[in-house]
Amino acid sequence: MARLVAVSNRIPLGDSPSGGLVVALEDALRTSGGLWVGFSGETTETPADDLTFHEGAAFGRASFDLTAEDHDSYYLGFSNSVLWPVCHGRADLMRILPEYLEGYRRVNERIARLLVPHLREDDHIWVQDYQLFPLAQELRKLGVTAPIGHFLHIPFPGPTDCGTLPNPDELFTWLSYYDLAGFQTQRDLDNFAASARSLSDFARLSDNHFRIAGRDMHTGVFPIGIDTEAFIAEAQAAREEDRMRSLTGAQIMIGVDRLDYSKGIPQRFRAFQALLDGDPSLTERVMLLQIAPPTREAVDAYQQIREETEHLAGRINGQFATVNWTPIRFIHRPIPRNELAGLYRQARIGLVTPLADGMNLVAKEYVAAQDPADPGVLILSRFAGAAEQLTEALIINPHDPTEMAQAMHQAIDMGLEERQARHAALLRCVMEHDVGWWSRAYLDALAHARD
Ligand code: GDG
Repeated sequence: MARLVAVSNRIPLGDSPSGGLVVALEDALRTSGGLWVGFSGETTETPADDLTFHEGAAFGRASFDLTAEDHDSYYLGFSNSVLWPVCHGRADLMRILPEYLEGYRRVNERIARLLVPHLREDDHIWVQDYQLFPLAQELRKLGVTAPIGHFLHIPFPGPTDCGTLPNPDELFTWLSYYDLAGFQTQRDLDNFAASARSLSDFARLSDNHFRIAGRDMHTGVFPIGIDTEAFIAEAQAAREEDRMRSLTGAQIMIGVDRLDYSKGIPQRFRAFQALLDGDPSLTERVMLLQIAPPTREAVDAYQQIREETEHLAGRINGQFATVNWTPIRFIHRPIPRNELAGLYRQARIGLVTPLADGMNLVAKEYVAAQDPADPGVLILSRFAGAAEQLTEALIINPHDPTEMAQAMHQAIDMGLEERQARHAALLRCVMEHDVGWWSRAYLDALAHARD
């Protein structure tokens, strides 16, 4: 059997992780075994010339350090100030500097060099996400012949957004060196095909088979999932319920997101404001618990979203709070995963309202954590990849505060029978398409991509 080698930007070496990719990959590697390679999170002036191996996991783990300059240009720069905003429809937040692209290419080249001595012929190499688009090309330059696949966790931009990149054609060159490019949704695959169409040397040979600059590549849609069974068990075991009950008599609406501008947190707060404005009887009866751990704080746009979110929460609380009740509780810290599971279970409404999102695992975790006998209601943005699967949620447009407030009202008023029926359908989907299904489906397609 082939050995799985997964490569991602970050590899978690310490505490409980709070990014979607890391959570999913850890679940996948725990079952299949293999080797996971990624950035340690440490910057040093003279990073070692070899990978550092780490004990203590069910699979192999190897990390590398970066110089501060490389980290700035590759990670904060090209990855998160160019690619991330463009892929999330926010070209206005992009910052294009030539040294960002140079650093991005340089770091990918270095990762390939570090990786090659540790590769075996029977490896299947699985590259994760937008930070590592050029890695297959760099590995091929060094003579690697093993199958190499890419999976994009975030949305793929359509032609207009692609056109705002400093190097739109290069993006497709990078991708063309993979045997398989995996996307979260059909929408992303359609965007890929539509954006690639303008290339001079491009042909679509079939739905999932492309030829770009003479190289054949396959594509596929693989919606990522969670470790559903484990999460259900975690939620059942959690005793957080009791603590929350003693804290508040109000019904809880919960939001859990890295504090990112793509997650639509201010829009969610404004809809909650509209809800309270429109129905004074909800005073002291509902609260919004927003958990939003910090992320990428060195990038300006993330400072701005933090200020905007805190300001808005303060204003709404000032407007509606009573002596006994604060409508929005905003936690700007990560909280332990088992506590999170208990909070989802206790919350009557799950709010997943991103403006753009590859999948969104919080939506799936919220569904898994519910008590099937008395489940809560999921409110889900139609711009989350998860909306292609979780059609029994209340699907909303996050840009429309009135529509979102109406959905909140509908969820508060929803009777037990309807909640149970919707939840049963959602749970079936989250059980069937869990993280094990995702990695098996992807790796199976990678193994056959050259047939
Ligand atoms: C990217 C794509 C795609 C969050 N806060 C805490 C915490 N979390 C955990 C959640 C969930 C994960 O982090 C977030 O995953 P998402 O999928 O919602 O979002 P991204 O981080 O943006 O992930 C996304 C994903 O990759 C996978 O492909 O779905 O579209 O953007 O698991 O529970 N975990 C803990 N404390 C927190 O405070 N322990």
